[in-house]
Amino acid sequence: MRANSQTLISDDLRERIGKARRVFVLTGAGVSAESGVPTFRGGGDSTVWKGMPFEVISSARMVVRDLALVWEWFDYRRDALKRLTPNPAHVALVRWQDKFDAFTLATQNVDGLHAAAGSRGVLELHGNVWRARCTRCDARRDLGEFDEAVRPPVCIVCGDAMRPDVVLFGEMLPEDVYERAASGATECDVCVVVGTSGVVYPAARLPEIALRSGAYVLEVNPEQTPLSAFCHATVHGAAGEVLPLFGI
Ligand code: BJW
Repeated sequence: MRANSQTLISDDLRERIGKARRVFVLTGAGVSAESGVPTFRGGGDSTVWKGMPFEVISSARMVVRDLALVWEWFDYRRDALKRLTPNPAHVALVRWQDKFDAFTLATQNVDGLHAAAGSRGVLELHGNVWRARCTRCDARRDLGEFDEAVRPPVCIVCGDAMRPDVVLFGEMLPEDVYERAASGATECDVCVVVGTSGVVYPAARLPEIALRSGAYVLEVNPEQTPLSAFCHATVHGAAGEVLPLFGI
């Protein structure tokens, strides 16, 4: 049975967030769950496609071994995403961006739903499925510029094969994006961690950076995570129900 959602957050917590000056938010797959995007891990299981765990397909090794299969996996994911729209959690965070003296939104999600809701300057730590990146010269292009029937798309700068512009296991995060997220975490007075299992590094380090810099760290997640142990508070609820309750 679902508790009355107003009881999910205390007045004290609402006031703490409302009075914050510099806010850093890290989101994960859970923030898009209520839009219908499947999470990667949950209830002890992880996503499997064509009999392969996602850690195998979404890996640097698979780009080298079978780029066509990697395209097929991301085309399948994009096809499902086409029909999905932002949920109340994304919409609440759009309001947050103009409420504080400084606001940084970093996401591990590749679905583009924060930007679709209206968030500006989203730090996409793991890239974006709607873009391609050249395997040779790193040129980036929106996928809309290419014929969907041609895989892999051909780079218009150097003519080599392109790949999805996402960060796979064993690959480096875009350095400038991670640096800006780490700055946001270092400088914030409140850090809110929403809908991530907190097991993928280096993104999972960001709440720790905020904590060590003296911030109040709040987690929003229906489940316990490894981050719960050091967060000042965890609100156990769905992001789309909890975030609007802050009344921002
Ligand atoms: C809700 C909800 C609702 C549900 N509301 N919440 C240090 C220690 C150990 C390992 C490493 C380390 N440093 C690096 C590594 C290796 C690796 C790693 O972290 N491995 C661990 C898993 C063991 N990291 C990397 O490889 C990274 N690169 C790197 O470190 O480069 C340096 C290097 C180079 C060469 C060699 C070695 C190092 C890159 C990581 C890239 C991750 N990419 C993916 C796939 C993207 C493409 C794709 O979409 O397929 O990104 S993996 C996948 O996990 C995806 C996600 O962004 C990421 C995080 O998942 P997230 O968002 O937390 O989702 P879930 O599903 O795990 O959790 C959902 C949560 O939501 C749950 O908690 C639910 O309860 C909750 N929830 N409904 C609120 N309604």
